[in-house]
Amino acid sequence: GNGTGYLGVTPPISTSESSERERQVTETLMEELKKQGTFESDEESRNREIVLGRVAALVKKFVYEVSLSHGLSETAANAAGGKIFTFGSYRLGVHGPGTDIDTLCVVPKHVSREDFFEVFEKLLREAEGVGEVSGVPEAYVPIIKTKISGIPIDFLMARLALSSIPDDLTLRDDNLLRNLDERCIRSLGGSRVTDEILRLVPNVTVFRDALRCIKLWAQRRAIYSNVMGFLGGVAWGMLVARICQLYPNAIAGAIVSRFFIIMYQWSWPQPVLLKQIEDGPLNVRVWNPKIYPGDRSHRMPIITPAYPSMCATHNVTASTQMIMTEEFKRGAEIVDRVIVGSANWSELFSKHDFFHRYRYYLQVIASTGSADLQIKWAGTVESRIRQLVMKLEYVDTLTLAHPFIKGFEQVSYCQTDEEVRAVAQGDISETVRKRKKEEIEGHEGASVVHSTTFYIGLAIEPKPVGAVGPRRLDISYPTTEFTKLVKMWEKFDEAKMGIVVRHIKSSALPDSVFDQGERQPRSGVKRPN
Ligand code: 3AT
Ligand code: MN
Ligand code: MN
Repeated sequence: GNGTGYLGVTPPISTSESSERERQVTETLMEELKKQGTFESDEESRNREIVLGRVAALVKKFVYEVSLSHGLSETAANAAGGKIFTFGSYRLGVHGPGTDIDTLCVVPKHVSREDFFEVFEKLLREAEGVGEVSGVPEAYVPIIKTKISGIPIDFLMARLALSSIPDDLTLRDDNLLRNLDERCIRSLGGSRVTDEILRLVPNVTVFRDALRCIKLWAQRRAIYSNVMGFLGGVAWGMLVARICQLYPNAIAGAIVSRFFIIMYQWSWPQPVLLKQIEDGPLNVRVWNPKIYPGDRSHRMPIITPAYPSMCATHNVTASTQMIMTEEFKRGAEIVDRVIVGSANWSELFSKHDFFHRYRYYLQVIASTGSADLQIKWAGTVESRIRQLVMKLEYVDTLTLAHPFIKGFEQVSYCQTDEEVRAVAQGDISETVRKRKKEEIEGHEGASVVHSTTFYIGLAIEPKPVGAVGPRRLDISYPTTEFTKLVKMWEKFDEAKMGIVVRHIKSSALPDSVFDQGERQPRSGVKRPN
């Protein structure tokens, strides 16, 4: 602890035990979470443990083999060790069925990153039950993605300045970061943050149950996405952890209830901290709004508890903050009703109404001619969407630019150039949409178009009383600037990649954004797609 008798940067708000009613609603909450399918089966859970056991052995084998190739004796090679640390939702204990296990492989100093992408990747490929293995060594956080016995695994690696990695190693000591490669420091970050969060909550089970609820709620309400300017898994975890610190003896249902009220009333940009920000042995930046103007611009700062502390929410914009605040309020109202018995938990988890909410939407359409290229191009465009949102926030007549958290993918089999152009513009005719791959095979001039469409809902300021004529909405400047910005990507190729931004009325939204039966049938209106 911090010598204060409590966890966190302030004393708790209340140390009372939960009431009988709070116990009842916690029970119904857990039932609802099960019903909603957030827990994996016992069988899947056992399978994960078996897979992790095999992975741990494989990492040791990897270190052993590289050690031998460096001329170490068999004894020394065995003693070189190697250890895995999990992080992400699995480590927090809030993962769902089919989600990945984020795994960090920690190796001694004579094992290099190149070895990881050569020797370890090869060992993986040779191992039983391993699916496709894809390594991305050039990524900001280098990663190998694969599936073992059906379980998706993300592998990161960190090479420590130690000659051996003992089984009882922990990553807590900041001095372990000394003299490491930046990519290793970043890779260690995920694990160090997760471990620290778990250390900083008074009751891990309560934390897990409450976080499972908040994650499901945030996903259903479409506010779970770090890239789009909402919060990602780590940030939601830190918020729930802070509420747990403030009510150390409360149970999950009570934590969830306090969560919504406190987050709705939080005086941003006051940061959410799980402990005091500490300095450390590296010459790196630690979040500090007193020194860095960039840090001062963070609207909802939620700060990671492991050195070097960073803001996990620097992507939040005025719009996404407004949207999340509204959702906190809605959550608080529903939980109040759950507690008095006039609502069920299922109401908290009801689907967002994004595609019913606005009269106008922006479509951002990224397109290419191949699946591989599309992943990269659509990813690049996606990572810039919040720049467009911020530019739209400056448009006088717009009160809100609401980005949707995911893009919609479409593969279109086109027979003519005209069809290709139409698809890239977002006009996918019924004929093209239904056309199968076989129908263009061997067809002269035919081509495949991969497109990903992102949506931004536009809330327009109401017309002033007495004003005449339609309200003008000029968004040509932000959209042109945005298009220029995405085209500045170093791998951009005008001949291979398309980007189109256009605005449409809600009546022109394609059926693909709605669930079956979700859209209100409107008589007399015929939609093109
Ligand atoms: P799931 O249950 O897997 O959906 P999660 O919280 O485990 O939720 P991820 O597996 O996507 O989410 O990510 C786990 C951590 O890995 C979170 C973050 O610290 C890190 N991470 C995720 N994506 C990236 C990325 N693109 N670059 C660097 N770090 C990332
Ligand atoms: Mn994960
Ligand atoms: Mn992952």
